[in-house]
Amino acid sequence: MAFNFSFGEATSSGTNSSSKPETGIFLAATSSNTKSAHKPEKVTKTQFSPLDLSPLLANQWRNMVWSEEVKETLMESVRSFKPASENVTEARILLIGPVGAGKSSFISSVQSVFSGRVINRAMVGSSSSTSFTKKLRSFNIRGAGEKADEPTALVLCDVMGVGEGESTGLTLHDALSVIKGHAPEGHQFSPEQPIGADTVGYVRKPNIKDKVHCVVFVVDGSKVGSYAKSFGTTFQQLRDHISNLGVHQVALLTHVDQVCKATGSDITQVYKSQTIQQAMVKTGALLGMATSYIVPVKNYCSELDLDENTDILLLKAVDHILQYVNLYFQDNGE
Ligand SMILES: Nc1nc2c(ncn2[C@@H]2O[C@H](COP(=O)(O)OP(=O)(O)OP(=O)(O)O)[C@@H](O)[C@H]2O)c(=O)[nH]1
Ligand SMILES: [Mg+2]
Repeated sequence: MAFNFSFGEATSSGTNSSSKPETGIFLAATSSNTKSAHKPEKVTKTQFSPLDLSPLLANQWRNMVWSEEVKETLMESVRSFKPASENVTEARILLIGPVGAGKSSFISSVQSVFSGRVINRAMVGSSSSTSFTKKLRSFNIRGAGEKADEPTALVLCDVMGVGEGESTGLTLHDALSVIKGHAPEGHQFSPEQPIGADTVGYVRKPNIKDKVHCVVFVVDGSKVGSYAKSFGTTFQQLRDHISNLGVHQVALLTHVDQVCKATGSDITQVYKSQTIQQAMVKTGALLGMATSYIVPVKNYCSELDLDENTDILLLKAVDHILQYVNLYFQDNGE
């Protein structure tokens, strides 16, 4: 019996216009130690997302240094990462989240950073109510150029998005089957046909290398204020099951460029944005997760060229995820 995710229609719990700031116009703050490719631009209130209520803070609320050295160090630490287990050469990381949250985009964005150019490796959809991704696909993040033959030990697993209805999207049963390692690569998800012993390619006795070693919840920051309450209930239920399997969980807050206009213009403002800070708190409440587990990212979507600071934020997210992958191997290493 499959446990379907059950979602009501998204409510627009929206914004109280009276809580908007007095001044609708401010300039994105510049920082002398940043190297953003984008110039800060004038921001008007009418362009704000409903969440974009507050001006920027003078100081970052999380320490981030935006420099080429930091990017290189982060890239090197991902390249040199090895799971602390004799029987595993790759860390399998599963991205779970609502339809259109940016799961496939994150995989493509991380691969883009390591490829040195923007590529669409995991196929990305457009905003829609049904999941664009239908199959289980595992992407080994690989280097490029001289390092082309050097796969990292990082495998990002893409699955169908969680839908709003009972019959659409990933079910709890199928999500847990993937995490336990029963689902074969390429499995086509169908809510009516839960993964089971009669599934073609079903992995009967998964070993540690087949299992998922960390689950990453992906939430669209521009929608976090309007997700239905039942959505939170379902995610917390899923988190309970995943925790019982001994798998650590973290979360990505995507679309930060749409949450805060100043951040959209200059990604180095992300940790100065009170609006993004508030979106992180909302994400924590939705997932039942402390905000220290949540990191913001901006995926590559319309860009043709990489941006160093966007890369840094993406790499920081990967580094964050790998810390929790390590914990899994410390707890379960064979
Ligand atoms: N502005 C912006 N758009 C994003 C971001 N991440 C993803 N998108 C866009 O959001 C849409 C959905 O992205 P996907 O990566 O396909 O989302 P998904 O979670 O894989 O969705 P499903 O496979 O349908 O469940 C696409 O149009 C992306 O370009 C982001 O950080 N910022
Ligand atoms: Mg997808």
